[in-house]
Amino acid sequence: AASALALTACSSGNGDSGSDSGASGDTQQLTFIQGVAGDEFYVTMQCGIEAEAEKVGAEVNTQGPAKFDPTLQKPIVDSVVASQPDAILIAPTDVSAMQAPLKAAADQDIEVVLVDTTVDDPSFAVSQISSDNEGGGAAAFEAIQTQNPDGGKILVMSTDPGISTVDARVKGFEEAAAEDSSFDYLGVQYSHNDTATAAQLITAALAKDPDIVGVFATNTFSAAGTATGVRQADKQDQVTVVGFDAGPDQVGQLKDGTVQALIAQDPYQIGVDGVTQAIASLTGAEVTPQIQTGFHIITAENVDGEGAQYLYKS
Ligand code: T6T
Repeated sequence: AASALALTACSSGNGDSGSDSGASGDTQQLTFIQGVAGDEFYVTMQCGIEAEAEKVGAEVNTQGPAKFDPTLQKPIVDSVVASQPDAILIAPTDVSAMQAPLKAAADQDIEVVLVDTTVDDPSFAVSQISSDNEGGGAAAFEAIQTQNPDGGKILVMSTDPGISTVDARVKGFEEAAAEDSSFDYLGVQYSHNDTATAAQLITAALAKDPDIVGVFATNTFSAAGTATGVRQADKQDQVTVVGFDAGPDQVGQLKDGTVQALIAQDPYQIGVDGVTQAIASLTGAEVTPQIQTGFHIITAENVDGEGAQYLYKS
């Protein structure tokens, strides 16, 4: 059965009783390896994974590095592989550094399902499930464009290069921005997935270019830090902030007017799909190699209405 802690975080949805089929002695053992522990995106994904695993009678063990960092995630993968679960669901923290460790897992007959992020050559994986990250980046530009019809200076606050999801978001944003010459794109800054660093970087950027009109921040931590920095600089009425993800701090910043839009993913569904694909592969059923779960734009207008279902759990 799922742990009491997990049930506390995963309060909504499902409500299925579970089949309690663990008695067979044949229970599938799944391990979920997060990009980083404590990130509400992965917490919500864990809820989806645990709910679906309970439904199908599988067991889940979840682990995550303290930072979004392949040097911390690789030893976790190595020790999980040594414990020989039936399947690993993982969000790899780097497209190249996690390639060999995950290929090694697949070579040991462990089914590998990539949830959220991917690697350079994912051909060893049975399935990959992610949001429409490029499309979400383009939508972020459109949100800034709508608020600033006369154009102006814009920049991107990301985490680190080499992470498939945030790189795709940057690409989608840049390609959309390149089509509107009234915007002056100042480039991308990397905050290393640290809110304080993102706040410092945006404060410095606003000191250098006080007329910035828009910032796209590519994930929870870069977005929360960007909004904090914009407010500290007292520029919240001038700068449109659009952030990827919908964690509790981000939702607070949306409601207090510092942030104008959030591009929410559906991590719960990514988790559900990840379990479904792992079990399909283990039981010889048909597997879907790639699944895209889209995105949802959350604004002050819909955050308490139809957008509420997409807010992350903590
Ligand atoms: O944006 C998500 C995830 O999709 C990305 O790969 C890493 O950052 C998050 O976990 C949010 O913090």
